Amino acid sequence: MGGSEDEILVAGIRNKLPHYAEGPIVKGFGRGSTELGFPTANFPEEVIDGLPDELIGGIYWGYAQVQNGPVYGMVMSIGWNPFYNNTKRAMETHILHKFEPSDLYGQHLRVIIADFLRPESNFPSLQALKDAIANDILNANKEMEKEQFSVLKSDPFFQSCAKNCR
Ligand code: ADP
Ligand code: RBF
Ligand code: MG
Repeated sequence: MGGSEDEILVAGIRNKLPHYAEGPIVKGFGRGSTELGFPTANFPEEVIDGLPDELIGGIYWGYAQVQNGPVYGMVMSIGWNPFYNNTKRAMETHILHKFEPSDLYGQHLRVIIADFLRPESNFPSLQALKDAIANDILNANKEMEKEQFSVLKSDPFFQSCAKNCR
């Protein structure tokens, strides 16, 4: 990216952030991103319908909470699925935590999308995509240290662990 047209697009995206979303974790299209090394918790169609159009086709970072558990950082991909003739969008959250046990299907996921990282793009190889995601996580961790964003981690949108912890 570069140039003023891109800057205008990014300003339009940031105007819609932070974005709050929640819903059950559903099965994806079975592409098995565990092979990528980055499992992504998928939201159902109804949650995707609540997205502003400006956010589609981008990679973001923010915060995520499963059920009433701790709040972790996350990276998210919001894009079109070519297998569904570009009519199905996917909203996939990779939570920056190693879950044990790792099956989160059916559990309630809350996310706050804090900021835009980069546009969704095509990569020449699986390794190039993996490298890009690893770099997204590095950038997310850097941004998380900024005070303007850290307030989101303790946003009342995330349920308190004090009364109803799991
Ligand atoms: P699907 O195509 O069904 O989304 P994935 O291969 O993307 O399958 O794996 C996503 C699933 O892995 C999630 O729905 C969740 O149950 C589990 N999971 C385990 N750890 C994580 C994590 N750190 N972030 C996201 N999902 C995770
Ligand atoms: N897929 C792409 O085709 N292009 C991308 O630029 C891209 N970036 C991603 C960034 C992150 C942080 C994550 C979690 C996923 C990204 N993906 C991208 C989606 C990835 O291809 C998808 O999770 C798998 O195909 C499994 O559904
Ligand atoms: Mg997934």
